[in-house]
Amino acid sequence: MLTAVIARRSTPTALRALSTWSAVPAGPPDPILGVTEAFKADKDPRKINLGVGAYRDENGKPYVLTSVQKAEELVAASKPDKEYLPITGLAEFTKNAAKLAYGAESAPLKQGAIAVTQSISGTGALRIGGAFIGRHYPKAKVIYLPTPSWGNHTPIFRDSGLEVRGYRYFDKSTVGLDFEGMKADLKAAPEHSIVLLHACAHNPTGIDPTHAQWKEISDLVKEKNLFPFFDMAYQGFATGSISNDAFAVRHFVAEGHQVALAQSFAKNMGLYGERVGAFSLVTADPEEKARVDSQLKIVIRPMYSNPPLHGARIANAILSDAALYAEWETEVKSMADRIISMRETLYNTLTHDLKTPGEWGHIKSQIGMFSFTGLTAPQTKALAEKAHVYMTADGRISMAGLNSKNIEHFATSVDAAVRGNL
Ligand code: KET
Repeated sequence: MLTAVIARRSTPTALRALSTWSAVPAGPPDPILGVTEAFKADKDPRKINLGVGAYRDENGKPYVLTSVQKAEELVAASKPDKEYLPITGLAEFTKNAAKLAYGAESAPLKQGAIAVTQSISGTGALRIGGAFIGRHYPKAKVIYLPTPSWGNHTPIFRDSGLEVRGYRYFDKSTVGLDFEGMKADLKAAPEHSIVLLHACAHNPTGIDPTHAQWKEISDLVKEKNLFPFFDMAYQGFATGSISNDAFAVRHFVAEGHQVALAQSFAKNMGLYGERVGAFSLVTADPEEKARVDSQLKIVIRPMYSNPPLHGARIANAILSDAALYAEWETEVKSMADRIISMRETLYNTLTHDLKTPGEWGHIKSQIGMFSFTGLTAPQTKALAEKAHVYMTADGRISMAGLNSKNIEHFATSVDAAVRGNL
């Protein structure tokens, strides 16, 4: 009897049943990073990855900016130590990051009223912001996200303990901004709600409000006492200009809004895996800033203690040296320009050469790293399985993944998918 029990227990199934984690269900792959995994597993030489928003050069290769290479050499030559950074990171870097976003002339910056901390790139900045708001925001902790938004926003804020709701943003029928819907939803939101705004190059739609529309949004946010939280992951990628792309943030601050801001240097400096970012809050004065700083430290210390050194040193070397900064600005512009030229080529190939059914004007008019193509989930699935072309299931493509060598395979595959011929 006992031997029978032991025998049964020692079968692999019985062993599995005894595991502590036997009830953990398998989760779905990440909607964006999972695409890279599927792409890597594909052995076809024609494969194209348009999933993750990471810049690729004309040869489809990851691109290390020349300014970054030079900055890295400067950092290495200074033979820096490997001591821990303070909890809020490299002070010189955070000062320069804030200057980049808010502008050197920003009143709260000059007054010393902006609390800023280094973060584990943009995601970490959003998460610190979520946690800080979760703990200290004195009103209802409800955050409104644009529909649609970057797929990670909902889990970031939900895991931070905030209630996540949506406001209208994208109008399918015009493939443009649903400005009236956006305003109506923000007007209907309870006073003091938090509203997440993409500072520029909205992900995934590639559609930004105009300057005039930003002004209206700022007025509405003021009227309703909403709390604006900007996510700025693509400064420079929208128009090729660092200061143009900061228009919304700078306008809101000039209008007296106390904004929260998440910055990423992943895209504009190509520092993806170095995880360089910053989170900041505009406060009333230096005394309030000091109190906010102290609480940011209390939020961060149990999360990861203090941030990594290397990437912040690189970014800071660029931001603090006039010649390197100028070189970097030119490189940002050239990345943005290559993306714009791919938009032109793709639009021309689909409309003029292939006469692909449908309206493709949005490929040219959308802004930033992505194009929200309008391809359906079954079409994106067929494109991956039959043509080895990978993108997110919502039909978003990272324009930087296209180049003169692969654009024809991409366009003919899209044409076939749209015609149902794949
Ligand atoms: N905000 C937005 C809007 C965003 O698109 C990203 C990244 C981030 C923040 C965070 O990036 P980080 O690397 O933490 O600085 N988006 C691309 C990569 C990803 O999903 O992680 C993407 O959408 O492909």
